[in-house]
Amino acid sequence: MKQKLIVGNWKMNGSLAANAALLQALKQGLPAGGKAGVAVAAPAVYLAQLQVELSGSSIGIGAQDVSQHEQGAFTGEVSAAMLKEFGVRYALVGHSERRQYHGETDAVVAAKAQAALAKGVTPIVCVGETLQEREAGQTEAVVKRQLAAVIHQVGPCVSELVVAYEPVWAIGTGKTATPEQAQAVHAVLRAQLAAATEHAGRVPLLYGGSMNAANAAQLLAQNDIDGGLVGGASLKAADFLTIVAAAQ
Ligand code: G2H
Repeated sequence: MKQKLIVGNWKMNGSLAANAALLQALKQGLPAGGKAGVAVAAPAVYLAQLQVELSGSSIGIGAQDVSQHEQGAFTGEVSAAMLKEFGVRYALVGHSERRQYHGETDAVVAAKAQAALAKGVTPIVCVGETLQEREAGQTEAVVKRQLAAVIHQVGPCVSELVVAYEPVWAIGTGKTATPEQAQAVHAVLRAQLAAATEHAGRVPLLYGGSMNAANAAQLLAQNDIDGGLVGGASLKAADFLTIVAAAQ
């Protein structure tokens, strides 16, 4: 079976003390020789802490965003090269909260994915439709448009992406897409990737949106669901470890 990948997205949560306790619990609780890949995406100011706390651990470090620019007069931005210096393996790009609250367009998201790849940071490209778009029958068109922008930008590097399908209506709402709803969209994304690369099968397709300890196993059992991007449930060690266990 293909290795699954579980990524915690802490969003704007945490403190030095809370992070240390959570990371300690994760390190202790992860099964030795576990098959699933595990990473946590922390606020940028805590990446240095993660680099120290996770040194020698198999848990990968993720950032929640990355600048599309290499360097220069971009106040508040963090470049991919800077992330790399702190041992960051993954960067979320185009999370719906960035698209919604920070006006990130498909073009910006694509440029961020490219900037991350250029420095050896794996972008986790987030796509997903709003409730209004789903109800209007536009789900497929929306996610394909969002992913197409990135595929077009990164060209032959498409096989190095991670893609996360996160229906906006399921994010932090407690409403999870059913395994069938999620699988249907994942199959669309897989086909789109397959049209761009012969290695589409090895691109991890994660599901995100109220994934939790109770629903993870069923979601992860779907053919094209290769892992999870977990928000709220990644803040509780026991829940996150249960999700990781469901991915083994
Ligand atoms: C979707 C997800 C993680 P949650 O944003 O990215 O969050 O699991 O809280 O819905």
